[in-house]
Amino acid sequence: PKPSADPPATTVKSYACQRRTPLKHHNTFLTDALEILAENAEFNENEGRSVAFRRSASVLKALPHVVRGMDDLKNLPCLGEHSVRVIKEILEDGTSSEVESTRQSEQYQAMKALTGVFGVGVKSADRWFREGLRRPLDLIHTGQKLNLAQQAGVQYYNDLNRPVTKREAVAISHIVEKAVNAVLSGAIITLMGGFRRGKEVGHDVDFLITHLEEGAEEGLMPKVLNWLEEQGLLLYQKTTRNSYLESKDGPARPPHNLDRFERCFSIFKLEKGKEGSGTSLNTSYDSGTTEGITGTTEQPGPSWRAVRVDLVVSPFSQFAFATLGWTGSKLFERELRRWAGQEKGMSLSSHALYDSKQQRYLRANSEEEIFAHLGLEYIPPSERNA
Ligand code: 8DG
Ligand code: MN
Ligand code: MN
Repeated sequence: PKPSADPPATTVKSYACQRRTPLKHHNTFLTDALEILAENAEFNENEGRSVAFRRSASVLKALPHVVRGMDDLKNLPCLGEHSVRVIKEILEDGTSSEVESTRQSEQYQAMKALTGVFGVGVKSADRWFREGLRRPLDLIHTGQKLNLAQQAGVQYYNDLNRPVTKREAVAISHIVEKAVNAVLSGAIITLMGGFRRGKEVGHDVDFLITHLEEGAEEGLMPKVLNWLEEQGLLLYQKTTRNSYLESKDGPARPPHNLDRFERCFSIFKLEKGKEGSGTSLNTSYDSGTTEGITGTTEQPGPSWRAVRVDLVVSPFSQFAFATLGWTGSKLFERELRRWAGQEKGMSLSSHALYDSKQQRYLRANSEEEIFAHLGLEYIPPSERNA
């Protein structure tokens, strides 16, 4: 039922993909608090609660003004009872007791520290927490069995928890361009993730690689990694097929070219100052799903640092979907898929858009076309910071 009264001063649409969310907004004092509770809910594997807090925070990020009182919350969507209680407390007392006690809690702090290790998820961190472990170094001291990702995570812990600057992202871009061009000419390399949305710093650097000639991108990832490894620029890498959003969200993936779309989670060795010439490690690399650490005895020093890099290769026919899927933010992506499913009877992934009613895949050559298929106003990357 629609109210017939005057429209509210600020209208905010209920899906994050229907609104513009700039990077810098007016309510950090509230959204930081709500996001602590969201994070804590994730640590307790309560996804529903976590998403509810994230949605509340995201609504406040989209407001063109500071929230000064409860009146400012009138007509806003997505604000659950719990979020409203927290906001009220902060507006009245300056802080929320629940947020502060969460921040101080041993569990929150330990989970934050342990999941802050690359390769460590909530499940492992929680098991270790219940065994009495608190800090990343406890993993070493107590002789925990770590997989290769986690070993690299501990080894480069300090570097990987230091924000990557835009400058460093650009330096990494040059390296990736050089690597890709060395093994395939004419490839297109695009910076994705937070940096595409205009962030000044990130926790990693994300790249999407494609080629105008469909099929030319096949087999590219192993070649690129091989080149990087020969140059001594890789500290860790793991390649997998991309199956992230697809498993949950039904058929939004054309059945053909299943094997082409590849991604790689890696750690680069970035020379400080100028790009290093690199030393040859002569490590062989086989295609397929592989994982390995090179240069395991090396420690970051004054001359270089470790940087997390995500590489994704996409056939050109899926490039628009991959671009949309890897730009983020995570909540924006989640909301796009929810909108597609709940409001449009469609299924969106980073490969394709499937229309259940028409029982066919909808083609798109640009992000604009995907928004149009979804009946959404186009939101540029800099306004997807939901
Ligand atoms: P940050 O690194 O600056 O902290 O922020 P970010 O760039 O927004 O976060 P991110 O963790 O690097 O993720 C960037 C985008 O990539 C995000 O929108 C979600 C998407 N993404 C993953 N993993 C996967 C995956 O496995 N498949 C697909 N299709 N997308 C993914 O993070
Ligand atoms: Mn990123
Ligand atoms: Mn990433």
